[in-house]
Amino acid sequence: MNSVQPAKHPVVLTIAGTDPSGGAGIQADLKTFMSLAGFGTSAITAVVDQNTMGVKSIHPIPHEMVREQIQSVAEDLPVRAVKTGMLHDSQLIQTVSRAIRDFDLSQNLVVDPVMVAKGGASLLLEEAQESLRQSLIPLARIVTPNLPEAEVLARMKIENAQERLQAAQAILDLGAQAVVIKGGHRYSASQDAEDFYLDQSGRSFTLSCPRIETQHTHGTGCTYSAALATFLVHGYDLDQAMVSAKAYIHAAISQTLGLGHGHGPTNHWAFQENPQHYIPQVIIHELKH
Ligand code: PXL
Repeated sequence: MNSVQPAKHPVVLTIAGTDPSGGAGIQADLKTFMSLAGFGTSAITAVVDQNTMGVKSIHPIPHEMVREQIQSVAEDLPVRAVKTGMLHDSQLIQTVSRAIRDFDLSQNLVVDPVMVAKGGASLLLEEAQESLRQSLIPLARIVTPNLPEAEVLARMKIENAQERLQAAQAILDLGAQAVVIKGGHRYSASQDAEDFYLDQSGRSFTLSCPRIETQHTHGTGCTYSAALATFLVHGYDLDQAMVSAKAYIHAAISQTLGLGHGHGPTNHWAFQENPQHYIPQVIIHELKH
């Protein structure tokens, strides 16, 4: 039986790979949960030897062991939200999807469809794309692809706003309840970092805030999706959680610590030092199609 949960620190679980240099993966997720008063737990899918200069090697954890980690957390603690990160291969995606269903963990499931690390290393085998589309995406409360990931999930190119809408719809057609296509990478209607949201009810909006020119963006995808899961676990509505998560990542990128010789990590303290400074910088714009 689960003990009574202190509402102040709800339990959130990350299922992802590691980053010994601390900016991405499990390490970034746990720092984000901690900074936002979530009680962080983790199931490690792969040990990744990397730093800010790149990935050197990947050592996958046996699938059964990944399931057992998820089970150990779920049978003992009242998990209120889950985020998935690096899942690496097709069989692992199926194992994780099954565990999420078996342990009833999909209520607040944030799927970050991690494919490529900042330095270009592949974190998801090509053979795994179809499992991601068919097994895990359908369980998601929200999927958080960047533009290249959205192109893979939707099986199409995105070069303008119309194609971005079509791609978002194609991802919802796989069964996710909602999708946000993040604008940090290429196509964006403005100079701002503009994210595009669409859900099964047809509601759609963009979220934008000023783009920051920096190479210190290692782990931004992990950090953003971890923040989103934590705001959800605190009971925020999805749109409120998205505004806060965007403010969190904007703060984390704008106040980087200058660490490392390559793509440095973001700053997981910056948002909480002054949330009222960052939240108003995120502009939400409702769209009618
Ligand atoms: O942000 C994508 C990502 C996910 N998981 C791990 C990573 C990275 C990026 O470097 O290292 C373990």
